[in-house]
Amino acid sequence: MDMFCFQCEQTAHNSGCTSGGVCSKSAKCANLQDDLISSVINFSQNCERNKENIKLITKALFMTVTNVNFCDEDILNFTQEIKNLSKTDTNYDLKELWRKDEDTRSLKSLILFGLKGMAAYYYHAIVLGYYDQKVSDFIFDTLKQFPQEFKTDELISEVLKVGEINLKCMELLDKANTETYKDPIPTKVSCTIEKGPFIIVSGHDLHDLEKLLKQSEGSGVNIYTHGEMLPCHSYPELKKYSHLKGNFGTAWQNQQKEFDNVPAAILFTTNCIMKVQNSYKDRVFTTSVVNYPNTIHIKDDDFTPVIETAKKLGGYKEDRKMTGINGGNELLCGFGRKTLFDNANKLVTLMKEGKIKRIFLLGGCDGAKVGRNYYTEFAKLTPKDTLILTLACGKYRFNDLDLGEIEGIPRIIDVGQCNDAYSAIRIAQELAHVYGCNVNEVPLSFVLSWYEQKAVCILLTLLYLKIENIRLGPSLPAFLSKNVLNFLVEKFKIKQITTPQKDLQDCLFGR
Ligand code: SF4
Ligand code: SF3
Repeated sequence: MDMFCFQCEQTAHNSGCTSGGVCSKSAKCANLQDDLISSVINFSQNCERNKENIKLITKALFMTVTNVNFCDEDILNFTQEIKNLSKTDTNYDLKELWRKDEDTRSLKSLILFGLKGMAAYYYHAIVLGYYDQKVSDFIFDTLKQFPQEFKTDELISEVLKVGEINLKCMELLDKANTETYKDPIPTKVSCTIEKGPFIIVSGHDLHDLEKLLKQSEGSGVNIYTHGEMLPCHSYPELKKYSHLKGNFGTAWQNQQKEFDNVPAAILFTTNCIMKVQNSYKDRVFTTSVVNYPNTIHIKDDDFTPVIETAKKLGGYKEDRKMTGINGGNELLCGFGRKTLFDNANKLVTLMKEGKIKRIFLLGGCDGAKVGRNYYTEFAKLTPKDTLILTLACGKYRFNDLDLGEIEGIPRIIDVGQCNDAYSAIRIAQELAHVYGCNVNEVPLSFVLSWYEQKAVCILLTLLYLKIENIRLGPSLPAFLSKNVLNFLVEKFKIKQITTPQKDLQDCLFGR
């Protein structure tokens, strides 16, 4: 076995990548990422608990999230930087975990992968200047204790603790985003690419987009979002830039096809970057945690090379009308926490009057597997008196569909990025509050797709909140051992998706 990695949904044979990743990560890179994680575990044994060190640690964890950093040199240098700062004799090696009994391996993996997802969200908050002592301490503590032996029930409570602290972390990021860029407002986003030079920005980082918007203002270069950047159009402090024009393409797994020969510069701020194809590798730029060999990595937040490349490429000669995967040309986004709260009473009234029979939280991380058409089919099949709350990149399966409205409320409500699961959770809690019942009694069904480690921490948050009957697909995580899976099924009634028809009927009858 050259490597071992089973952290994402596309892992080989749904058991583990052992000789190179399905994601295109080489065995060497996978081992370097394990070393990087080992180095932060060792560093956490007795490092000073300050802002600088938590930033280093969250960055390291983020770099090892699926489809973030494929650059051996970058990972090696960062590992060395952390080792140089380390003042400990502990020499823990993450590879020990892969050799443990399957239940320990499963539970500790849940903790580690959840922590990686949470670190990604924390990093976004940190770059905007927001820290939370409880979140920092939890990360320091969890890494410090990682090498120790624990009983199964101790590990299970730690798993749920990851969910609890992740809720805090998403709350912090929500605060960071809304205080910096103001509360999102519902916004229609065009899929038409205007003629002239343009840059496509992918990933999740609002701060990087803001810096690029400032630096490109007045340059004649337009900016288009891609994938998880779509919700940026709804933040007033980003929306105000008139050269932030629209959205390009769909979810991450289609990038190799969609970026083929596109006359634009492409900037990745976070995951999900895929193996960069020859047809567009000369125009791909990465920044911050993302890195891919033989592409240009932006230094010191100076986006000049991206802007200059866009100018050279020149863009399309005429406006080009593009569409989502179902043929729609416009996407509606920006239903953040505030808008949803303002409408909570109206929603509950419509629900009590029987005009809205059920709300589906349909979304999550997307991926390449054929079975993921389930989510499109599910959305198309939902009855006219139901709503779909959606978030993350999974929404591109259906967010260009026109499913109509119910008394002025669009039937597809886009809450935002994956971290905006926080808004969805808050609205679920608010509905329960107005109804006077608990969340599991609200006519609300969770039908989620997962792919990488941010989905793991969100799932743990939902479990921490005791949300039952979550339907998860397309497949269940390979890192869940039989016993751990049985525990989750018994305690939380977690289910794997089956067919859209069957699951929809079961949801409508509250099963
Ligand atoms: Fe395999 Fe996923 Fe790990 Fe890549 S991130 S090596 S695809 S399990
Ligand atoms: Fe998507 Fe990669 Fe996770 Fe933020 S962009 S949801 S998969």
